[in-house]
Amino acid sequence: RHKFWETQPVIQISDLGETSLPEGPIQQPTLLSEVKQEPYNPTAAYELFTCDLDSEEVCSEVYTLLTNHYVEDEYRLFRFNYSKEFLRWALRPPGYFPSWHIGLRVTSKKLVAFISGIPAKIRIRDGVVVLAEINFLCVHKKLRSRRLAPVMIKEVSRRVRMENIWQAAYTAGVVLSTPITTCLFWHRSLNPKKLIDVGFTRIDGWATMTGYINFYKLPEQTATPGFRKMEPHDVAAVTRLLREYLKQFVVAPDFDENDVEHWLLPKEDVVDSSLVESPESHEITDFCSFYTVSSSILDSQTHSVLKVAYSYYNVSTETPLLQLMNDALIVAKKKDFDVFNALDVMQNETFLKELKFNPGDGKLRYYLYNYRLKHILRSSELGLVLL
Ligand code: YNC
Ligand code: MG
Repeated sequence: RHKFWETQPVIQISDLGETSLPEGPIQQPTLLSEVKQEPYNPTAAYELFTCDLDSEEVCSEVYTLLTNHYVEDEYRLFRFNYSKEFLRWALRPPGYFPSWHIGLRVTSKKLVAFISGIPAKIRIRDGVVVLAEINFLCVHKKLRSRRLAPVMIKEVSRRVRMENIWQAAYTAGVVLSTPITTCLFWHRSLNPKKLIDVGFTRIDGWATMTGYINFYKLPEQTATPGFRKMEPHDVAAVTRLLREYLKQFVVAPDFDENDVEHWLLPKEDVVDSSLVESPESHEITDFCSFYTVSSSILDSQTHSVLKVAYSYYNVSTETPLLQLMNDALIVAKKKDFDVFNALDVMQNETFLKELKFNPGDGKLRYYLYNYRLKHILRSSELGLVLL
C-alpha cells in the first residue's frame, strides 16, 4: 500500500508487535564513499538546488511556495503561513547544513517543491542520537501525485547521510509507517468572536455570544510574582532547568546553551519565552514558551490571517503548571493572538481541560527514520516539539 515507505528503514506497519526486534538503528551506516554522490534529479524537466536562505530572493521564493501550497486543514479553511523570519529561525539553528535546504525548479526556474532538514541531538531513553529533523516538505498543487515527494525525501536523505548522519525525526498528519506516538492538538480560544466568524470554532451549546465570549475572558495581568520575559543572561539557568525537566520523557531534545539561545531566547513574532525568577532567591524556577505561526484564512470576507501561538517547552518546579500556563495564555492574549494551540505531549494533559482548551480533530504523528522503538509511546512520554 505504501510503495515508497515500504522500501524505507522505518517501523513497518506489519512489524507492529514484533517485540523480539531490538531497539535502535534498523540499518547500519555505510561508508561515506558508498553514499550516492549524484543528486536524485527526477527528470530533465526538473533541477534540484540548494536554497540559500541568506538570499532575500530565494527566501521569498520558499516563503511563497509554502504560503500557497503548504499544509491545510481538512476543510480547507486555513493554510499555514510561516513567516520568512520564522523560516530563517527554524532552518538555521547552530550547526545547520545549508545543503539540507533543498528546492526543486522546473525549466522556467519556478520553485515547485521544497524539503528541509536541520541537525539535532535527541535523547532516546539513555542515549543521545544526532539526527536530522525533516520539515517543510511541499510540492506545488499542480504537480501533486507524481511521486515527487519520494524524490525530495530521497535527496534529503542522501545529503543527510553525506554528513554521516543516519537517523531522522519528522511529523505528519498522515499515516506513513508506524509512528512513535500519535498526538492531538488542543485549541484555547483567545479571540472567540473572530474564531467563530472565520469558522475555526462553532458556538454550539451556547445561548448567547456574550456568554461564550465571557467564558474565555482572561485576566489583564499575569498572576505569578517574578514572572517576566526571558533575557540573554538567563540562558544558562534556563538550560539547566530544561535539561533536568526533560529527563523524565522517553524521547526529548538534548539541549545545550547554544540550542537554548537559538530556540528559546525571545524573537519578535517568532518565539516568546517567559520565566519565573523567585523574588526572594532570584533563582529561575519555572519557564514557559510558545512560537508563532499564522494561518491564512482561505474563505472569509472579514479576516485574512489567524494569529496562532503554539505551546513549545514549559517547565514548572515551583509555580503550578496550571497557573504558569494561564500566565502564558495572558501573555499571548496581550500580544493579540487569536488562539493558543498545544499538543497533548509532556505534562500538557494536566492543564488542557481546566484552562479551556478544546480538542482539535487533526492528529499529528511523530516518526523516527532508521530507528526502532519497541513500543509505541503515550503522547505524554514524548518531550519533543517539532515546528
Ligand atoms: C508526508 N507528509 O505516502 P507511499 S510534513 C512523507 N511525509 O508514499 P507524491 C509523504 N511522505 O505511501 P504528493 C507525506 N505525504 O506510496 C505523502 N507522503 O509509500 C508519501 N502537501 O508522493 C505518500 N507537507 O509526490 C506516498 O505525493 C508518496 O504529490 C506520494 O506530495 C506529498 O514536512 C506532499 O502536507 C506532502 O505538498 C509533498 O501533498 C504534498 O501529494 C504537499 O505522489 C501539502 O509520498 C503540504 C504537506 C508535509 C508536511 C513534513 C515532514 C516530511 C517528512 C518526510 C520524510 C523524511 C524521512 C527522513 C529523511 C532523512 C533520512 C536520513 C538519514
Ligand atoms: Mg508529486
